Amino acid sequence: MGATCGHWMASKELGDIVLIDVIPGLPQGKGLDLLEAMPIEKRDSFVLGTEDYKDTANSDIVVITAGIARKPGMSRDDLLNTNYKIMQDVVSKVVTHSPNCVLIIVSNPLDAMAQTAYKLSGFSRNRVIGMAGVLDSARFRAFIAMELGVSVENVTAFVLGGHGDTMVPLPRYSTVAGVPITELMEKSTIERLVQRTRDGGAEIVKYLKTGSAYYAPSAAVTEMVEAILKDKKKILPCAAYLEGEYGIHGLFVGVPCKLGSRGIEDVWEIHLTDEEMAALKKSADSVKELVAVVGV
Ligand code: 2OP
Repeated sequence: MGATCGHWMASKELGDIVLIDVIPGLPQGKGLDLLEAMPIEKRDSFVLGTEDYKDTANSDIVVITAGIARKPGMSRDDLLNTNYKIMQDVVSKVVTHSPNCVLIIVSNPLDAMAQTAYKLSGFSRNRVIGMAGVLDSARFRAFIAMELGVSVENVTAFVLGGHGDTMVPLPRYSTVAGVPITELMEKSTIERLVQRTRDGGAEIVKYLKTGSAYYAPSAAVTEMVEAILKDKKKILPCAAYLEGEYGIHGLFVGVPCKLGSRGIEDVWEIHLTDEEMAALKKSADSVKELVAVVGV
């Protein structure tokens, strides 16, 4: 997924990119391959692959995708203990070499890994962001567009909560050309699309068998990176450390965030119905259980 992030970002010329991995030669090979595509793409992003964190020094943004991925039948939560150890190692090196960066966490289980990175880095909460809502919303948008036979460009959607089985797609705030989908589709159709969104990651894992999705997750990361680098003040659903917003304290949960040069510059508290709020609380509770296991 890290290499695909690099691919999308270089193709948009978002900046210079360093790919880092622990497998000897792999980041160097991928980095050089991507660099050699730049003349064709007419992009001046410099791409470097390395195993040495020194080469990443003073990065503006660091995207952490490190960790094992799911196999068919596994939930994201099954990755907790292994990825916690990997996250501990990676975060300490990133913080040493890029103390002023914005961290974007992609490793699963997403919200618990974001909480781990936040606690271990000592960064302020605006500088640690979990990627998930943009991906889950993109899946929901793709399914809505296919169902209605309309352009994906017409479709907006919001998926809040943790990046897991309890995620909270919000049909009331999901629209086609500004019209809520609740006006355009039967309830049962919406429920089917909501369930497919919840199962979106597992659907890909089932096909790939040896790994999880990477094109859509890394496109989601790229949208977040662009919003920060260009100080766009873009409202995107991201996992943020909440300190009372939505009645949730001391926990990473997916909520609408304003992304700009300082990272998360604001958390929007949108009005939720009692049912939606209950679903968000339930999702937060499942994140709470995970972070308790690793004690962050
Ligand atoms: C997914 O949903 C990898 O968690 C990621 O595909």
